[in-house]
Amino acid sequence: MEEIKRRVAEAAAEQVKDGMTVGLGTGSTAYWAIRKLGERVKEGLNVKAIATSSRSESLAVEFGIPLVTFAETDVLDVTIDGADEVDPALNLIKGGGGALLREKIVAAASRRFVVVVDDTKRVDRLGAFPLPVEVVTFGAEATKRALESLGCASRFRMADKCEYVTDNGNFILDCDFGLIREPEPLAQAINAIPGVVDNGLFANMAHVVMVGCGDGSIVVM
Ligand code: ABF
Repeated sequence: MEEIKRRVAEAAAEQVKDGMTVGLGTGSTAYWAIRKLGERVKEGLNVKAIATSSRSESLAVEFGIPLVTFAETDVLDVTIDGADEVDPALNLIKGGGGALLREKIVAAASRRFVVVVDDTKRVDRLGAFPLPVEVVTFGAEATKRALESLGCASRFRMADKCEYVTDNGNFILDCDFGLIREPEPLAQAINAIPGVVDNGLFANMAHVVMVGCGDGSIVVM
């Protein structure tokens, strides 16, 4: 499986051109794209990057990829990131890695949002993977109840014995809505709840999804 992730992520990283500003995703598939970009920087590729998490930021430093901030660059040429689920319309569930908020900000600021996945992530309909929702810590129990009134069962993501805290100092509720018929309206209803920061539905955001397959092929959706 790791070889499949590596192959598809490196194929995406190979498409990055000199002088680009690149969004660096989070997760084990995005790891291989960051690593490949680092190799290309050592060979002379001139890129700048914005990371979507503290984890991807430390990888960029480790692999020698120069980092910039949104104060220094207004738009990114391309973001390469993973996903937990992809449906036939390229809608995504993301956030399994806890970085959905920064991932969505970076993806939204990118001319091209390239998603790299192995073929286990392809689904006919989103929802088998619980939808991560980032919520502020104040009143999180009230926010949880309001979310559940939309028709889900939810639980706080835990890290050891305490609630998991995101890079932004918030909690994550993993919400089981069952199979999601209409991702975009659900995403809007979730984000209308006071206390919700954002959710892991990336509807109509991906420009291309590259799927690594077990036979060594790469399917481009
Ligand atoms: C990140 O990559 C998250 O949004 C998503 O949960 C994760 C997928 O991780 P992996 O590539 O390790 O399956 O973008």
